[in-house]
Amino acid sequence: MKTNPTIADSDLFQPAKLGDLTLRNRIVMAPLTRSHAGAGDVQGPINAEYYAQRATAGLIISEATQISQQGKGYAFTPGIYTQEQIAGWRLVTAAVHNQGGRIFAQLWHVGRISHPDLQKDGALPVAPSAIKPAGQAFTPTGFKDFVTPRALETSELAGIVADYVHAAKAAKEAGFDGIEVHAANGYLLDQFLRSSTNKRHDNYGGPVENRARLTLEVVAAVTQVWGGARVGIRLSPVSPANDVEDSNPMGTFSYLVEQLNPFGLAYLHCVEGQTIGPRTIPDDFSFARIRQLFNGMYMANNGYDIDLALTARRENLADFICFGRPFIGNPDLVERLRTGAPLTVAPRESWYGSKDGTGYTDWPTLAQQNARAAE
Ligand code: 8OZ
Repeated sequence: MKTNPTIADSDLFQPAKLGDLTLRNRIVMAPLTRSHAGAGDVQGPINAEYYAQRATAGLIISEATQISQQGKGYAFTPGIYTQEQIAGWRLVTAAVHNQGGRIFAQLWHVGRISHPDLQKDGALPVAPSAIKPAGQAFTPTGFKDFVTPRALETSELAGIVADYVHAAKAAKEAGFDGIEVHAANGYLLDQFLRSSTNKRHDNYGGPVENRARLTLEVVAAVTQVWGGARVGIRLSPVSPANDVEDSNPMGTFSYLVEQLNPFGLAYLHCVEGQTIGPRTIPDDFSFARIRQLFNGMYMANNGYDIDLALTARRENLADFICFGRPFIGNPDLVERLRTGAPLTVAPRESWYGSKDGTGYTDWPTLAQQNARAAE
């Protein structure tokens, strides 16, 4: 019988190298959409406070952040392409650094997971192919059915890559420590990768070598800005999030990961299982194999608790463990995990936005909770 290592034996809470950075532990705060950006999709003091509260993570990955208005798919998500947005993010990165933390910006283009109400002049959202996703978009006036997107012209793809470069430069100006390319969860890059959403007949559709092309071009371009050691990528190879599917996920993602190796990325971040869902993994898919194919650090995400995290380190299944939902209700998650303290469970109603600002920066640390209990 296997027994879990104790926390004292684990290196989960010890400093570790990621790219050319030394992080204070191996616990990463996952990118979490919280929908608390202000007018102009700008972050402000309240967002700086939220992230600074969670800076004891070895690394924070910012919430998904659109690289352009075209890349926006939800009301109240932040952007990283205007001077105002850069200035807002500067407050966030300064506050995190002030607490000794590190933060990467997650760069996001939603593709077809949008709505004309969120686009410039009511334009159609764009995608590899004109295939309407099932479901609804979160617009400023509530949920609305997705529409059939416009298939991008081949000649437009260089412009998408240029938008990623513009955002990567903006992230540098905003004081981030690095960037993560969001190629997961059924957004634009994932829509190109998957066979169900990519029916193109040009060099960007058809065989995996073509479907992976846009993601690889984006990675090539943003590593020119940052250097590979400050760039990570997030994939969700077996997640059906946002109505995507692939006829051969192991083939698609093995190819992609091998092609990523020459860029010397800081890490590969995988959503193991279904996004915001169970860790169900098909028999013919292996994250261990994906990790083996990749030359850099492997960051594991989805449904981890302390026992799974300790096991992952003991059995060397992952280099870094990325926690998402537990960071919402527990700003001091690292300390709680280290001491075995109970976790606060933030209800789903508190995840996205709020009318009065509650449920965002008001989750107490253990010390604050104990002080209140003693009053
Ligand atoms: C939940 C709600 C809205 C967006 C993702 C950026 O799945 C997201 C997201 C998650 O990557």
